[in-house]
Amino acid sequence: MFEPNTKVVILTGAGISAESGIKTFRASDGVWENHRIEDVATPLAWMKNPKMVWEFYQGRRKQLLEVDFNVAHRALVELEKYLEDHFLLITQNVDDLHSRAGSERLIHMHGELRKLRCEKCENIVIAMEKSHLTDKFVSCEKCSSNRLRPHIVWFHEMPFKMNEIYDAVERCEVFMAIGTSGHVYPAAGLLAIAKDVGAHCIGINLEPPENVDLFDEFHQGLAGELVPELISKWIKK
Ligand code: BV8
Repeated sequence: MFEPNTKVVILTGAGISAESGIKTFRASDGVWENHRIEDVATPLAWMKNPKMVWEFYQGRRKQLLEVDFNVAHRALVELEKYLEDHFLLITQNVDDLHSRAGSERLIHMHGELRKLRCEKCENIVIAMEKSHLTDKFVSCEKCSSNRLRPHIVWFHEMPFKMNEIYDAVERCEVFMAIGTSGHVYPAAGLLAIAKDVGAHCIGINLEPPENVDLFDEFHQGLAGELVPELISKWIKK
């Protein structure tokens, strides 16, 4: 049971979007269209073979037009409405399903598929019109660059808003990880920080993640079933 002033931080991973039809990294063994994610999602790959990286992301960006948020995304919006500014949702996911479901207190620590960024002038645009989704590179409207990059945190790049994230995790009373394998750092390290500061740590996942021993309670199963059920119990009617 959460009081309305309980400080809650949620970390989501690919598992919360799985029931919306978006592949997780583990399920596909981190392989997309026969690329190993670690080989494509890196600055070096973009430098060496921008066309291959661009087509890889265009395929995933186009998929956003065919999927929708699910009941687990919606349940987190209900929890946010109940807790207001005591709530923060940190997602590793690059899909836009949390915001489409209505989440506002949301940090995309690994970036967003719907956005592109100019490496020359740092301009960031939401680019999901038809003209942005072809195999052709998209030019920057603000400067002469003719090739915007995906606004995605690649391996070996620093995730976004880490100071804000560490601040919130160090002050939280409840830390909940949903649909994540605990494989990728620094995201996977947030649970240990929450544990360290005495937060009550809850895990919800289809299978026990790598850091399962750190949870005070672990619920095994589908996010689409467990998240709405648990959140309706935790919100004091
Ligand atoms: C950094 C965007 C440092 C890309 C992503 C060697 C060299 C360099 C770095 C490293 C290294 N070794 C380790 C590292 C660190 C590295 C890392 O952790 N590598 C891994 C492979 C070991 N991390 C980094 O490089 C990070 N940056 O360290 O910078 C630095 C320091 C100073 C200065 C500069 C830099 C950057 C990491 C971010 C990479 N980008 N995403 C893209 O998506 O295209 S990560 C990507 O993989 C996802 O965003 C996601 O975060 C991650 C996958 O994790 P999950 O979300 O957990 O997904 P997964 O499939 O693994 O698990 C899903 C779970 O759901 C499963 O457990 C499954 O059982 C469950 N599930 C499935 N269905 C359901 C379900 N649960 C419930 N219900 C269901 N229906």
